[in-house]
Amino acid sequence: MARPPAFEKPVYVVRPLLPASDDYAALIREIWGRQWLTNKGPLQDQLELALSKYLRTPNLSLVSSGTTALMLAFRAFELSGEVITTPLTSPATINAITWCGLTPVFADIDPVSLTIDPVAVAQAMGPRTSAIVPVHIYGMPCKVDKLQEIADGRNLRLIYDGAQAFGVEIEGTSILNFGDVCILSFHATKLFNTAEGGAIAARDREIKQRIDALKALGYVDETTVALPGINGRMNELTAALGLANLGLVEAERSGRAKVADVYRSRLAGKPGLSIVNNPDGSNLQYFVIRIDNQACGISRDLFCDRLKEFNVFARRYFYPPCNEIPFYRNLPSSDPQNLKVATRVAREVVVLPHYGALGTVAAHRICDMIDYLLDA
Ligand code: T4K
Repeated sequence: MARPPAFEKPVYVVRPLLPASDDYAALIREIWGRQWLTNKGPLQDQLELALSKYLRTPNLSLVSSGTTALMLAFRAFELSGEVITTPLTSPATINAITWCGLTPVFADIDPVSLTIDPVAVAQAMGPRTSAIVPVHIYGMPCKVDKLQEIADGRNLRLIYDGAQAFGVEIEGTSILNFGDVCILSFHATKLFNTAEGGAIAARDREIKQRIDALKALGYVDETTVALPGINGRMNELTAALGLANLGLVEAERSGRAKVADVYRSRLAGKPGLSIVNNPDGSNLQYFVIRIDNQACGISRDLFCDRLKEFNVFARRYFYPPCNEIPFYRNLPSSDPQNLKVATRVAREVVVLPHYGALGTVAAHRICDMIDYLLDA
């Protein structure tokens, strides 16, 4: 087939959702008028309430990033020793574990959902295990019932990293309402963003109160420092962006669903290329495919490099898997023999551009490019 033309401008894996600048400016003017920039400002409170309602979760606490959310959650439960987690995640998950003085223990993933395999979790358990930290990777729900069973059986904490799972539900229940807590990231690259930011949804009110103190240097009133907290607060300028963006999320979701429909219809059935799908199709954070190096006739890495020639910047989230990062490589659980599925998946995943403003015409053009690369 003829070589399709490249895009004139770079096409990235995501573009941030942004409100009209006037809408944001109106909120910024309010902040200027009040001269209240952070420390439980009114916009932060307003956003916390609005998100609680939108995400249907009762005990939400807004924080400065997804990484801070993880660290605050670990500290809220005073975890110690080892925590079992997945290697197919952002280094943020594992770095947060390590920053809290905990040792990550990697368990392999399920070959379909790409989330942590409960059987591998049970096998990774040791006398020092204090928690399980599964990740709803690409917004794909973990096997929540089995994981809860394992956690209950050993009295372990279950702390979900839902950084990529904004708005995902499991059979009508918010994904945030499983486990002891679930964290979110509101980084610029997420479906809902506040430029930088995040949240923690806690099952218990008391844990939310601990997190609220921990994120505010430990203060619970003007003179009482009840806990050894850090600064994990969300500021007013960030909260304003969140408030302006929240009303745009539904339109963004339908834009992404249309792009995903094009990818699904055009890419299904291609030898060696498979689509990583949520059972209910709701993983609107990323559109993920796998390239089987042998069956496709092109290696995954060459596939990504050749897409760049068309100005398409797909990403290999998450390569290398975290067990192959130099400072985690020597952990006993990092042996690739222990992580066969994750080792393979990390060498096959490609995250395609996926955001509402991309539009279906551009999605078709990307599929033309993929057809060309797989034919060549
Ligand atoms: N747990 C998991 C499972 C996570 O995925 C993450 C974060 C976390 C925890 C921690 O949450 P945070 O502490 O970050 O809130 C990005 C994000 O920085 C990171 O938030 C995210 N995961 C990760 C999956 O992706 P990079 O290094 O890939 O981002 P970057 O800068 O290369 O951006 C990707 C593309 O997005 C760019 O090529 C262009 C576009 N972009 C990016 C930015 C920042 C824009 O168009 N505008 C922008 O402002 O990490």
